Amino acid sequence: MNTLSAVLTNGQFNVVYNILSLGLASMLFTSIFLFVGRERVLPRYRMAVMVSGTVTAIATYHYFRMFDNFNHAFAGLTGNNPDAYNVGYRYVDWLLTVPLLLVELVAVLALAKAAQSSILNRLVPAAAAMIVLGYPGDAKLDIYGIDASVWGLLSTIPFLYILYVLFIELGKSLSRQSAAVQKKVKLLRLLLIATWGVYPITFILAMGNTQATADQFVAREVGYSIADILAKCLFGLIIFSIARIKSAEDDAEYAKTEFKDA
Ligand SMILES: *C/C=C(C)/C=C/C=C(C)/C=C/C1=C(C)CCCC1(C)C
Repeated sequence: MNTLSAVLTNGQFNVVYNILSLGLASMLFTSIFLFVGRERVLPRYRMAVMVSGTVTAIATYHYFRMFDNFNHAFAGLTGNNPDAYNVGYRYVDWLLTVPLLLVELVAVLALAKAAQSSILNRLVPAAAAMIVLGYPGDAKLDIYGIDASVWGLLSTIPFLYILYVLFIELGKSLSRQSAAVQKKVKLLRLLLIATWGVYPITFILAMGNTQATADQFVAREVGYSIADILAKCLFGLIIFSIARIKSAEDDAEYAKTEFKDA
């Protein structure tokens, strides 16, 4: 369990309260935007947009749970009780949303069926392994006395494998996309590496020993929340814009109604 050696000050409490609230609002309104906006792309790209909206919807639920849990642990009747805060909500959220983020990225490219399933068959299990291996480290579980850093290291193996598949394997199929789509997908991969990289860094910052300090607790919540907003909301909105570019490339009629200058 997470044992904090220090309690949160008022200022620290407000920082975490506000960042969780911002996360909740971002996830909720991105979900609504994507679900409504799916009508604005051709049917063959709607699945990618809907998966993006599902990711932020799942995260909306978990941010609600975290926000509630945080208030109970630090502001409720129990008072300043860090032990009552459960990092498990984040990990359950990631276990569901990280594979789906990879699905939305591959889906929006509308690759041939065989290429699509070959890439996903490797990415999805790797994503699940990465999250499952990280959890005992973050939750400071005592499993045969294995140190948090060892869990972090084990989790990094599938993490690096995912990056390899995205940059090397997926890179090969990119040559068949238009210049405009290639540009967006490269931006998306950059966003992915920049934001996904924040998670292991945050993990290390919060690692310490079994006694996490209040500062480490705050750093972890801020780091994970900001990374989540960028990796889910901004990522989903770029997926939406790729779906629109590809719709316009596929259908002149769509291009005329959706892009006035086309
Ligand atoms: C929306 C949530 C996302 C995109 C979460 C991504 C999470 C990671 C890339 C986590 C990676 C980790 C490591 C590479 C090592 C340490 C443990 C983790 C799980 C934090």
